[in-house]
Amino acid sequence: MTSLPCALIRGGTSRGAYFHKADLPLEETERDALLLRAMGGPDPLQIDGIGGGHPLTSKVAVVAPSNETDTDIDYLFLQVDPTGQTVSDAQNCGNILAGVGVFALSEDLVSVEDPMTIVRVRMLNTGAICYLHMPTPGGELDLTGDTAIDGVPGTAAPILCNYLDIAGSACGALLPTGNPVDDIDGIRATCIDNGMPVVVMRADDLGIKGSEAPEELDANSALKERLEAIRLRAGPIMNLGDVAHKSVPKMCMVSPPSQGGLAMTRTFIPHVCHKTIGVLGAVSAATACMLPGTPANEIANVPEGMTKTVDIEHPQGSFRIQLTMDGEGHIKSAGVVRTARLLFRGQIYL
Ligand code: NQM
Repeated sequence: MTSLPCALIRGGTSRGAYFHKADLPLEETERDALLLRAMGGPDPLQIDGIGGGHPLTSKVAVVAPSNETDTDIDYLFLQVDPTGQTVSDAQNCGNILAGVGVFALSEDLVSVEDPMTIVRVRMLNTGAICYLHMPTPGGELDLTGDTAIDGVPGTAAPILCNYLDIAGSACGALLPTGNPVDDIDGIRATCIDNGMPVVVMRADDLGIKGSEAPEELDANSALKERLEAIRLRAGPIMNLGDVAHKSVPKMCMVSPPSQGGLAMTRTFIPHVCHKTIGVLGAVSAATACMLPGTPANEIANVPEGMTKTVDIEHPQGSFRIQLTMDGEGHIKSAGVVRTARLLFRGQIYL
């Protein structure tokens, strides 16, 4: 039987299989076939693999020591479509990224410090860099703690993720169309990329309240068709080309905050409604809320100051983000807190 080393890790509100790059085939078609087999597709339940039957639990991290001097680890994120046959590298994932620090430390890919180890990660999907502040008291990785994140039961140690210069990560510019608002299919939309390509629209412009449960929105086929039509038109103008088989851009609908946050969100990723919101998806949506002239800015509750700590509301609570601006009002860095859990390490049989 063929097998290879693998770890299953919850990173933030996602769960994924983590592999050493050196253990996977170099050739991409071969690698993707192996990953589809490991995760169990194509099958909505992923019954013949370790995927969880949802885009949030059908994720892969390919990890290797970095050859660059400014980073320790290279991380390639791959989204495995549970129902289809595709493995996409078109996006980053900031949740699975939190688990990359866990994998790097538990596989001895970086040297550990006391009481905290900074793991500098290059996200190969876009070239952006993130510093992960990993809890290593006494020189040991310790993931226990009292930090709760909405969307995950219980508590764990906080992992501070500090993203540097993520604007235009995949689209080449923060506002790839050059405008804070475009009319796409009769809907006012902000095409934005502050770490994740996202189309941000007002929920009421799409005829929904914006506070519906994800299951209700998943059952709204008229809304889903409308969103997909907008998405397919947004792809080329966001410099993403034909996005029919890509997991970006994400489609985020914002409405006024209900718990004192920046704004309420519902996000399709892109064909299923997120149970919460992605990390970089939230950073992009928050950025759209802050920019004058965007539809999101009309309803957002934007704080003053160069460092803005904001809560993006989502179906299971909220997500805190700290955005630091430079003197010209551009966003310099984004910080988020995630937690992670090492679920198992072992061999996956193919
Ligand atoms: O936006 C879901 C997630 C993500 C991606 C998605 C993510 C991010 O919740 O950085 O984390 O948007 O596909 O893991």
